[in-house]
Amino acid sequence: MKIDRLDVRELAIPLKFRFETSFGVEQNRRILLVTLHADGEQGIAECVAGEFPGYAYETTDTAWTILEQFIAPVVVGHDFATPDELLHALASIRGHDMTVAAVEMAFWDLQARTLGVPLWHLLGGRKRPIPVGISLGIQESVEATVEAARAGVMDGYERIKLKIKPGWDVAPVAAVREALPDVALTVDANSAYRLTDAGTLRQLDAFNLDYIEQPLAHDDLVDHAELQQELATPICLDESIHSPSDARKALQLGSGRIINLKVGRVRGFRRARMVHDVAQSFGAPVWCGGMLETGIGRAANLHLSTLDGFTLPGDTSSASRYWNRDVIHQPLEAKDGVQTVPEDGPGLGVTLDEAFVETITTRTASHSG
Ligand code: OSB
Ligand code: MG
Repeated sequence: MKIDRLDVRELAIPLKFRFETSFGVEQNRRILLVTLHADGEQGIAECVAGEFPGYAYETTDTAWTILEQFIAPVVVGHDFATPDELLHALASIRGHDMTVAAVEMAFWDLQARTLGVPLWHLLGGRKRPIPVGISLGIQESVEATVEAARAGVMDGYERIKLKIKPGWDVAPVAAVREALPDVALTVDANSAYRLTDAGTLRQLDAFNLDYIEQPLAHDDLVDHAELQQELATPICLDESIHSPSDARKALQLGSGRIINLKVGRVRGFRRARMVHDVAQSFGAPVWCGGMLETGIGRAANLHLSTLDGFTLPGDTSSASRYWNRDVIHQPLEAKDGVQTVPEDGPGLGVTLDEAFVETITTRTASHSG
């Protein structure tokens, strides 16, 4: 497929809640959407980089620059038969995986639409209901945390993930576990601890957590392996895994037993599938993480979650939890803790609400050959 045009638009869209993690607060999101055009068809994807470089070094602005300066010139006017060929053309760009992923994902959508098949089919998944849970940011009090967790369970979610950080860990986890003895409960530290905090983290073993997500440094595998030896609770890696070889090394070292797979973090669907396959070869479960996506990124996550290795509930909860109004026409709403893979047409199976998107667009760029 010869790419005729690459469009980028930046949206400003406020989250319904203040999302606090160990690395900062998100409320007003600035999100890039990337569209590829070829032969009268288009493919679209969301770049999951955030405004602040707290989770990853990429930001909305670095993504904009990398797209404009280094990706558009390589992609526009060129012919690619497969996502592999596209990735190969972009191979000299080190890192910036979320930015490359947005283009790679748009290419998959474009291909699926051109072939007239749903994206899950092209990815090699199996259409099935997708179990999802919720990720609760750090709340103002232990009581507020218990209330938010209870509300999640009332809404039908069967897995609740709590964000933790030093000084905000054992107390909220103990309170939620006491209030909800049977819910699948997990915690996510977003790299806030050091190996010397093993004592605190070991206290969490008492609460029957499904996993502790990314307790140690974002670029570490070795200390995680040592920590895992000291914990009964499985470690789930998020920030540390950027590639199939990271996954192989982590599972070989015993740095964790579960992977939170985010398509943006691993450079797109092709690599996400490879990470998934590596995890499967170790018998390690994966689940689909979230990056506070709009309907475009949320739909992509649901399609990816149809691969067989996604055996734990993902973070792809209802769009209405995040937004007063989503950017797509189709409501992506979980019922009884389960999401349906959108299939209103080929590809992502969703359509952009162009009129609404227009009102929240803050800048656009169009690159054509
Ligand atoms: O660590 O999983 C994370 C959001 C932004 C950045 C990192 C993370 C998260 C979440 C939210 O946990 C998941 C979601 O609800 O989209
Ligand atoms: Mg995480």
